[in-house]
Amino acid sequence: MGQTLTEKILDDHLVEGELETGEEIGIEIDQVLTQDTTGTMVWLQFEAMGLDEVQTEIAAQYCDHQTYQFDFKNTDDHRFLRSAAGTYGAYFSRPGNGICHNVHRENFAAPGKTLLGSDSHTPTPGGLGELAIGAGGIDVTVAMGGAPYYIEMPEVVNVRLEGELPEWATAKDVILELLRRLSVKGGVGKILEYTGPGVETLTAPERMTITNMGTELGATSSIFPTDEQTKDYLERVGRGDEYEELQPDEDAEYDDEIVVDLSDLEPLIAQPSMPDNVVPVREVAGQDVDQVIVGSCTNGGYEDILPAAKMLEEREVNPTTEMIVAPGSKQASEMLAREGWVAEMMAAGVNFSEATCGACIGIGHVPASDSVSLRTFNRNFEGRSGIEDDNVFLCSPEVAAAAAIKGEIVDPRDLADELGDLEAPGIELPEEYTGSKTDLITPDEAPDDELVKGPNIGDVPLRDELDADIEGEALLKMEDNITTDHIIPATQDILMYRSNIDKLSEFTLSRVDDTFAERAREADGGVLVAGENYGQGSSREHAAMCPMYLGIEAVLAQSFARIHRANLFNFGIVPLTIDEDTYEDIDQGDEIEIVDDVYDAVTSGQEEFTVRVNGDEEYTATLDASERERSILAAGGKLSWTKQQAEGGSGAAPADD
Ligand code: MIC
Ligand code: SF4
Repeated sequence: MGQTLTEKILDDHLVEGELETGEEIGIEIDQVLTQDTTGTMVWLQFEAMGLDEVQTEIAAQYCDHQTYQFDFKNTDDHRFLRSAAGTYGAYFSRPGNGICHNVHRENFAAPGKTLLGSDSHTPTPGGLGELAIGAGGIDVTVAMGGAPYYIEMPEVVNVRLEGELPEWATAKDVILELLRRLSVKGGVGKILEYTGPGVETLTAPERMTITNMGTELGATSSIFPTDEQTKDYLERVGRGDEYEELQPDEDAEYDDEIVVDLSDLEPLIAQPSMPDNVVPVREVAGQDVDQVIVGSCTNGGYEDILPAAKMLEEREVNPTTEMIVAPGSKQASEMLAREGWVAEMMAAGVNFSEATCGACIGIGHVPASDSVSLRTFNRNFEGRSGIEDDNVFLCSPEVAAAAAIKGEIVDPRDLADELGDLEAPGIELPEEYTGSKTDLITPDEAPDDELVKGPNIGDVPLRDELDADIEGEALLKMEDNITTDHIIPATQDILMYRSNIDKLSEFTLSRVDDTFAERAREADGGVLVAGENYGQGSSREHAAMCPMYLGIEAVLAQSFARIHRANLFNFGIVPLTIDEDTYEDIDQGDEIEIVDDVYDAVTSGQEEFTVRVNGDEEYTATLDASERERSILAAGGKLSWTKQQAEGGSGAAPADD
């Protein structure tokens, strides 16, 4: 039987297990990436494990999320990260050089490689045929130390693209259409592999908009085959020699198939406050727009900003609207500046930002109260923009620019009819991606060889071995689709404590209930109860680390998002699955007791656990975990487990050169 492209790459990297859906496999990782808000923990854990040198072909440390350095704590984090990259042998991308995914695709992403990154949008280079996966920080640490990465073999879904995008429809509309059809949990446990005649009509950057935002479907990864478009992009970024042709076998078998006819697509928009709340733009046309932002790792490339710039040429941003362009990389800014587009946009009324994540997580350009913001980003979870009750819409750069011109949401096709001289800008790649590499410091050029830690950089918290008894109050009962932004928000006031867990944990779940952290401390532990898809969104392991620090011992949820589930194991919190009836019957404040000896049950492979509520009613909860996950849980988390394994002679000890 033929193989899918995903299977081919996994097969090439397989060190343990078999490629059977649902089976645990161990794969070799060629490249890792990390960024400033997850990276400090990655390196602190690297240090705590006693590892002394990066073992992967490439490790890159980017500084992208908080580059304005509002507080010395941010700057200290950046200084620590530079020192860690230098000490252990990673590339270092200086603050302002750009968003990790953009800089990685420009410099390192290559067909057939595997990439693990401590950021949920790591799958972006799937658009170049790289198998890229987002993970919690400690999983990246361990992979960087040379150990395999373990994952349950996902289902591989064939997303067959037919036809060609009509004018004004874009790659963003392809992924918004998938979100409309499948929802934010439609991709959990799946890798989306794109095939079909529509593939060759999309340039590599367009493909990377799609693979980037596959994360919003909950997918493990998304990948395109490679072809002339891939080769063309790699040549333009000066890495043509890294091209390799990669296609699935003709008789490859997929677990499922979805067909998208590109010719049927039209401009779409995700309404507040979930990326799957998608409708055609024309259905919400006419709403006043206060703010427009073009940027982020989804649509912040040169090829994304150029269409908006062309639409604004010799036009003006509506006086009622503010427009900001935040490029994904400094290279994009430099090129647009040299070509005169930055000046053109400024003249049209655009504010040009440094290359940063910034506004995507509420750092800068926070919308006004009771206002509408249109962004080309990938997430619009409530409050993520920095203000509660925000109204953030997600759309393509073309729809964003049209709104900036009109001052209201408008289908760009209607605006073109109205203006008469507005042409669909289409997609245009530069002849050559020029731009200096000054801000990307190679391991050989590294100015540092020892760690520099500021006063806000604390230790990695550890939990003792798993308890035999788990009992305590259901401290919080939550709905479906709770995001990691609810668990540990990423806004500046909170983000600056990412390296200080004692302080950061004070903000745990504050977006759901601001008394939570205090109640958890007073109760000295307890359990959390949640609906479907608990922990969707980011890879931040802090969303497990902080509840662990507050003494949370178990989460009872109807289902878990993939990365967060792994993070719970990594920090010694038992993730138990409950059915809908059990969920309905448990109330916040109920006394929960796991009747089994939890340590014995976890280590012996027991799947069903008895949960007693208020000393009376009994329910069944399930632990679906591999042997490895069970031993991590029993050890109290991955750091303790890895140390134990290293002492016993296995685990994440660096591989031989
Ligand atoms: C996000 O988009 O939510 C983030 C901020 O990039 C996170 C990483 C983090 O929390 O540091 C992610 O996507 O993993
Ligand atoms: Fe940065 Fe936003 Fe992309 Fe996350 S989603 S990496 S915050 S631009």
